[in-house]
Amino acid sequence: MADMHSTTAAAPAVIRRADYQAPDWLVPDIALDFDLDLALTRVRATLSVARNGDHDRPLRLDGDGLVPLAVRVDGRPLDEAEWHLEAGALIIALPGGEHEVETLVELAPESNSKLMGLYASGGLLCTQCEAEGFRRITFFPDRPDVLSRYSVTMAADKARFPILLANGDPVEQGDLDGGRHWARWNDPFPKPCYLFALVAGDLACNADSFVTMSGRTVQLGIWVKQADLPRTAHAMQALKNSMAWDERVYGREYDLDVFNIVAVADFNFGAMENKGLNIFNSRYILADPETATDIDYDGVEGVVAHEYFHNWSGNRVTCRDWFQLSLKEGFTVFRDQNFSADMGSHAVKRIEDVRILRAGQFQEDSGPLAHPVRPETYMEISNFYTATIYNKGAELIRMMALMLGPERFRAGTDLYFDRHDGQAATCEDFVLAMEEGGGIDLTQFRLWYEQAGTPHVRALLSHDPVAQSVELTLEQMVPPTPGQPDKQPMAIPLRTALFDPATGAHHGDELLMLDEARQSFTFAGFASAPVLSINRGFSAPVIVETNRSQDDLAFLSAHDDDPFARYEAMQQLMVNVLIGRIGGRLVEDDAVVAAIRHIVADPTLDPAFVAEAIRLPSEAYLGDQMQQVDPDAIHAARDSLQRKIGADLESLWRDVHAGTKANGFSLSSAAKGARKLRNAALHFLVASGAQDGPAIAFDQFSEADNMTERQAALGTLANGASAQRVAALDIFYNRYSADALTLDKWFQTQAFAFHPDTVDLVEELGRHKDFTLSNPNRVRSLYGAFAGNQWAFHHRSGKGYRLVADCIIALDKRNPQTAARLVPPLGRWKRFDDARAALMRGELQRILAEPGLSKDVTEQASKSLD
Ligand code: B3K
Ligand code: ZN
Repeated sequence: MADMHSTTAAAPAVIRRADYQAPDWLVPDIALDFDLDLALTRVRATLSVARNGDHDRPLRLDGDGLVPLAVRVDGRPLDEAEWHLEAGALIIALPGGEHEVETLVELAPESNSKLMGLYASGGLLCTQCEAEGFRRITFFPDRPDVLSRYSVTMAADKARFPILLANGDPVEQGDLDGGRHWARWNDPFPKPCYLFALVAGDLACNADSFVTMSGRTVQLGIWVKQADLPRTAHAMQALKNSMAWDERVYGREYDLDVFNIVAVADFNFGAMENKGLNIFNSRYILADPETATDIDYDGVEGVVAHEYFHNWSGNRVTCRDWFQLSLKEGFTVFRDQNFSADMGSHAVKRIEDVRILRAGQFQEDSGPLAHPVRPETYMEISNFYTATIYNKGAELIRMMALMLGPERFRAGTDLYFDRHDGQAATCEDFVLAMEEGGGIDLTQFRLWYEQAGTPHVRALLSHDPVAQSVELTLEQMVPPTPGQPDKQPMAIPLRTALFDPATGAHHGDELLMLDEARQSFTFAGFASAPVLSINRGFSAPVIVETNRSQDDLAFLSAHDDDPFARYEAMQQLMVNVLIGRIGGRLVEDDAVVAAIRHIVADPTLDPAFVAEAIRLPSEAYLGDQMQQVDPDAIHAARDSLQRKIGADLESLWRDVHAGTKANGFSLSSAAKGARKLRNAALHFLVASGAQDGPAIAFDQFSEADNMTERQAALGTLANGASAQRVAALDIFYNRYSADALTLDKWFQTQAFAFHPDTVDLVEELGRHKDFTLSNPNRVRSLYGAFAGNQWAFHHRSGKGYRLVADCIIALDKRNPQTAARLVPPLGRWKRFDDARAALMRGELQRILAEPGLSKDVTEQASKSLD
């Protein structure tokens, strides 16, 4: 009984994919009646329930923090002996096969700080139900395979809540006594409860319409606070473009008469695809040149598209259980990536997406929280909205699309949508549809859903001058991950080409399938040794190790006709120099400078691509290449290479910076590309140490007519110690302190800064009067950004760890979901020296010792200690 006095709560229960059972009761129809008010809302739910199969189990309606004030079955009030609560759920034994069950509960939305269920944000009432928030609104079988038709009636004070929105189409509305009014919305499409939504409040509408491919007119509305209306145009255009794109590329048309989007300020993540009523974090709706960067504009476009695309990949075909989450998320990310590529540049979008994958997913896949794209177990499903489910999941779809080619892939998706429309499906259903619709055997490919960990591929090219042939030997290794010590070889599609370095000629672009531990491929007709270009377009989400020399890489950086491979060669060229230096070897860096000069000087290249190609690998990415991460050495090496590139090419940077200055703002690809390159040039120019660097940055900051250039200049200044640094930060604060989304940038820029005092500054900013734990965007802009700043977060004092742990502990009491998202950076202790590892573990232990810790943080922190 040693642990009798232990204060640690029992470990949360583990949910297993293998335990899946079909629901005992179905709910074909539900009527919800809301009497809405910020302080006290009443919810009456009337469920038609139907026994599913031959069993005598009672009806179990999930609930979280709910107290039933009344329960009726078929109109008869039950007394308290006829129901009971079990772990929050309402249990009722029912005699027949079909009944009508009515419950009444009361909620206090304005004290709902978890932002799950019905909550208040800036005077609005709104909902968030995915994954398990509906059980905080009413008693219901809260699982995605119970699909119901919803009728929702809302009543509220008309002056405070003039707008009443819910899923589906509006059917009726009217006035009530006492200055109140009501509205009813019906959604004819059966849906799981995680897609339920309502919004009530004083909102203005950007109204537009879209005519679908079958000629139906859909009313579109983007609902925001009146003052934000001018910032909604980009989102509306993105929505219309998305609707047209899904018709053109997937043959999928929108199905209701209205499509509404609402922006709210307090939101746990990006946005939510509720049927016909998407609810968004305002940062993914609001954009104007004064406050939004080009990255923000692209974020709005991508997230609007993502949520819209869910109408088919997620809503019409939903998930059977939460282990299948990547079925909707991976596929929908793949769809939004391709949409954004079509709207802008395929090359640049692919590079950006791979950068994001490597920064988030590769790190996750190599740490204690690694899990398969289709996990086997979880404690808290909110912790599984991960880069693996989303971004690696998208890569799996991309590999299948590549192996099939466009026509057969489309045949596969047509079959998938048609076969499973109106159903709750599985990842296996998707793969089967690809196999049958596309005519391919994906038996081995399925391992991508099962095995966690990023495969390593070693590619060795050897030339035989006598036979005039080359042999490419490929070996794969999938590293062990938690619970999966041994791995089987995966099916890895590698787009490959060989280049003649003398002529620059290109031999083929073949799709090689590596599906054994080791395989060799021979290519004839090579009098001299060619240069290998492999994993072109990043055809597989793997780490490739090659025996290519710096000369080979320099050649590819100048000549490869695959833009991703060209970018990759540049990255590898720089990584080799930096990793060599960090390891104390002097690796020549002139090739890097020459390659950058060559790329910047090439007038045929898209400036946005150039800006990507000349970007130094991030400190975190360099850390990933090392056995043990040395944050200080990485920072020093990267800083010195940056200075060298800045100084050696100083006049080039001056020319580029001056030559990319625009005359008036435009959102065209050319203008965006020019801004991106201009900011890169400014960055190198300041890094060069040129006397006038800070002054040039300050001028850009002051003169810019857009946030892209203003924030980049601020970020560049924030890294240094110039007088202009303080001035620019003050000006920025005074100009934007009333605008929460833009003030987030002020916090974020300082938390991201490569400045020796960042850790102290973050501590101060945590006490700033504008800092609050109640807004997730603000928390992420300070602590989320800081934890991503490797050099500062891993300050040898351990102060960075303590700051983040303090934030997690404080935030967990109000918003466990957002708190749990800050845990993973502390879990990477195995990758650091003993002193840092001990400090990180100490903070994880301190978090776990906190009484009353949420399931969310408990799961992440305890797994991180293993
Ligand atoms: N499906 C939502 C994510 C919900 C997250 C819940 N913890 C947004 C999206 O991926 O589209
Ligand atoms: Zn999604």
